[in-house]
Order: sequence, then C-alpha cells, then structure tokens
Amino acid sequence: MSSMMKIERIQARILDIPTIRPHKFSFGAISRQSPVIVQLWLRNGATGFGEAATIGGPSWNEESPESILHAIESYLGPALAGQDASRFEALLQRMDAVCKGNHFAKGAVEMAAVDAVSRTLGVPAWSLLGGKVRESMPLAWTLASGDSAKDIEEAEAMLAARRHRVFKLKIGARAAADDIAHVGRIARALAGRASLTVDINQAWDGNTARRHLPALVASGVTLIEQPVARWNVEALRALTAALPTDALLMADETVCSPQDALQLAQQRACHVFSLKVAKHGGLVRTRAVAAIAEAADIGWYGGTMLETSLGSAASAHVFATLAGRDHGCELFGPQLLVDDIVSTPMTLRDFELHFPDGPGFGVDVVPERLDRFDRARQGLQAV
Ligand code: MUC
Ligand code: MG
Repeated sequence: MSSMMKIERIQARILDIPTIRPHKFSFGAISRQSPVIVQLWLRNGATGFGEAATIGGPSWNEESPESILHAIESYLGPALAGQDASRFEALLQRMDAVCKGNHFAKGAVEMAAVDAVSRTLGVPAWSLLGGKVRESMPLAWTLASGDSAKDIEEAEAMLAARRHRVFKLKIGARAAADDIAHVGRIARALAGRASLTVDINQAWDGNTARRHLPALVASGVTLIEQPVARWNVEALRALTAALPTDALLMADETVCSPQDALQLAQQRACHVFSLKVAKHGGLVRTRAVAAIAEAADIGWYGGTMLETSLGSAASAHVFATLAGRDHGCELFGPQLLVDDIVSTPMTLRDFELHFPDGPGFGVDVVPERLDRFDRARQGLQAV
C-alpha cells in the first residue's frame, strides 16, 4: 500500500454526555457517559473516528476515560505516527509492543484506522472485516431505573413504539430475594409480549447464584449474564451445567481475550459470549473471539459499553460479518444519551437495528457536537 495510507497524526478527547435517566448497575448508578473519541488523520487528507466508552469511570473494569486518553496521547498515538493505517494487525502488534493491556484504548485507535482506510477506499468498513452476512439484528433495551413500576412503564412505551421487545434487567445491587421479586413483577406484566434477560455484573458469589438462578428461569428469564465474579470460571461452569434447558448463561466480563474465550470453551463454562469491541481490543480481535465461539458451538450476543452512535455503528459493522449462532444485540447506547454526535443515527424499526453501510461506519460525526460535549471545554471533572 502506498504512502497514501500513512498515519499523519492521532488526537483523542473525552466527552461528557448526560443520560436520559439514571442507569443503575450492581456496582452503582451513572447519569452520564464519558466516551473517548479518537480522530486519526492520514497523509492523504482522509480522517477517521474511533470511540472507547467505559461505564462509571473504571467501575466496569480497569480502564477509565482518563487512562484511555493517557495511553493514546502518550504511547499509542506516537507509536503509530508514520505507519500504514491499512495494516490493521501490524498496528495492533505495534501498540502491544509499547503498551500492555489497555484494550479499550487500542480498540478506539484501531477503529479510527479502519474508518479512515475504508473512507479512503470509499467502501463500508464491513467489507474490510470479512464481508457482511446480515443487515439487521433484534435490539434489546436495558431497564435499569431500579424501580419495577417505572421499568414496566418504560417497557410498555418501547413495545408500543415497536422499538424493543427484548429487555435486559440490571440486578445485583439489592438482596437477591428483592431482585427476584422485581424480575417477577416485570415478567408478569410483560408475559407473552417480550423476552427478559438479566445482567448481574459479577455481583453474586457462586452459592447465591446456584440458589437463585432457578427462580429467575422459573419467572421466564431466558438469558443470564455474568452472575459471578470475572475470575470465577469454576462457578460459571457449574451454573452452566445445572441451568434448566430453557435458559442460557452468558459470559461478559470474563470473556475479553481469545485466551479467555478458549478457557471458557474448554471448560464449557457458558452458552453465549457477549462480544464487545472495547474489551476485545478492537474490531479485528472481536472476530478472533467470535471465531472461538463458533468453533466451540458457543453462541454470541452483540454487546455494548453504551457507546454513542459512532462506537455503536463500528460494532454493528463487525457484528454484521460474524458467522455462528447470534442472540441479538444491545447497541442502544445512542438512545440512552440525551444527544448524539453523528448527523444520522442507525435506523431502528420493527424491533430491529438496521446496520448502516459505508463509507467507513456509515455514520458522520458532526465536529460541533464533539466540541459541545468536550470535557476540556465544559470544565467538568472525572466521574
Ligand atoms: C454490561 O455489563 O453489559 C450493557 C448494557 C447495559 O445496560 O449495560 C452494559 C454493560
Ligand atoms: Mg454485561
């Protein structure tokens, strides 16, 4: 590839965008998202954008907006200046050489490189990632107000608007018996009209999970996400083996690297992987984790870190290319934020998210919106 594709420079900034309501997790509540937006310029004049979103600063895992910004500005950006942006794997290797871990940061930089290269070629990003095999996916919505009546009202509005009929409930912050009662109330209200999943975000120990998962399944929950700590593969294995056949167990925080995926596959420690571009360290590595899922007869789910329309569209481009058995997606981050940073978001129609074509990720970042939410300009503090 000619010098056309050489990287000129890379810039990153933190945005602070409020959410439409507080979003409660087992580990706390958020009322804003702070994505790091990367812009990469090629010597040919083309530019591409990437994003890394965390949840609650470093509450979800080790990386925070501030650590991502630092890794990009101090190490990843300088290491990639002058490199050929179209050699995605080589970029990843170069980033690994100067910086261990920091997968979210690397994922955002790789995303910007893929966007810039596909825009230079005038093609959709999916065409550089294996080619698409699907145009849309069912889109889940997370009910996380913490209040059963409010959650039911929100779900009713989503059903009436034909936006969502798969609802993920965030539990684990309260006593398990209270959570089971909360899930039961929502399940009874929506019975026969929606499917329910739960995400416990590592809150339970193995015994608590063993005791309460049957009640969740009995109330109609069909997918149970990360009930126990990230490290607790043995509990995941035992819970997966014991789960009634009408529900599936999904790993999220436990499945980041291809090695994590292989370990879960070898131990038959889950039925489904939640795939997320950020935790896998980019689009290319998301495909590596998905390949292990397919080879091991493990399903996949299109996960989110509540990205804006930019990171969500980039995720949609790689999800569009994946083989294997899918269980829908949850790229609803843009709907949870008060405003968007792109001119035209992805289409949501008849309970499905329709994946955009290109060039790039098929969404156009509006520079003034980046300026409006820029933390440095707003003078806000870290979460
Ligand atoms: C997670 O752990 O899955 C995804 C949807 C949502 O509400 O939270 C995220 C994080
Ligand atoms: Mg999760």
